[in-house]
Amino acid sequence: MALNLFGRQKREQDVGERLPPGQRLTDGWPVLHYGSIPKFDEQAWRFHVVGDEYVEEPLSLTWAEFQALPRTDVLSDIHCVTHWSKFDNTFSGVLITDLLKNVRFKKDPTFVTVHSYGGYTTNISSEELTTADVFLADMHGGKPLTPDHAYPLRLVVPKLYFWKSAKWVCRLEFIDTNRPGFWETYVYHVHGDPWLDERYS
Ligand SMILES: Nc1nc2c(c(=O)[nH]1)N[C@H]1C(S)=C(S)[C@@H](COP(=O)(O)O)O[C@H]1N2
Ligand SMILES: [Mo]
Repeated sequence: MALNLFGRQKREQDVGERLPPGQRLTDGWPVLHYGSIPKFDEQAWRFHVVGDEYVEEPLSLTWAEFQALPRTDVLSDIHCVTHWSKFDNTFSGVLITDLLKNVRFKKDPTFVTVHSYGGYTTNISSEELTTADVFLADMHGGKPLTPDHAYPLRLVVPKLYFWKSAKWVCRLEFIDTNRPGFWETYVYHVHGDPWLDERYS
């Protein structure tokens, strides 16, 4: 009983500090995406890093090659622009900084379009993409992602709203402008910091 009470008190304190403005805590994990779930074909699957102006030689990884990269676990909170937040997610996968050790740049990169199987895109600055906790996740809570949560792979950008965490991610394209992605073109903010309430453009 005492332990339970302590647990609840602790969580309520956490909520105050960890919940960005306008967000509500959820224990479930809603599924949100536009279009249908792309099928994973392990033989055909590739992950690309491209960008003529920036990348010395395009990188193309098979699923087996991706699996051989160094792995990291990251504990993070999810903040969706539709007002739900989910605390304490352990995602596992490959840090962008580790992935990019395999890429030589011609000049300092500025912006990135993130592409997914199925055609989804989102934009991010290369500075934010290469923040220490940004990574490509293939597992959540110690289990492979389920198809609706982006099996086999998604980007995870813990410090921005969850629409930046592209599901079924397949390509990083380094470009010279902050070109708005799928949602950013319609309604969402070009940046999307939950702590600054950057929801809509
Ligand atoms: N490929 C793809 N990724 C996507 C989206 C999408 O429509 N397509 N929607 C984004 C949005 S708006 C949200 S809130 C999260 C939802 O991820 P989840 O379904 O795993 O909770 O995925 C993001 N990544
Ligand atoms: Mo979203």
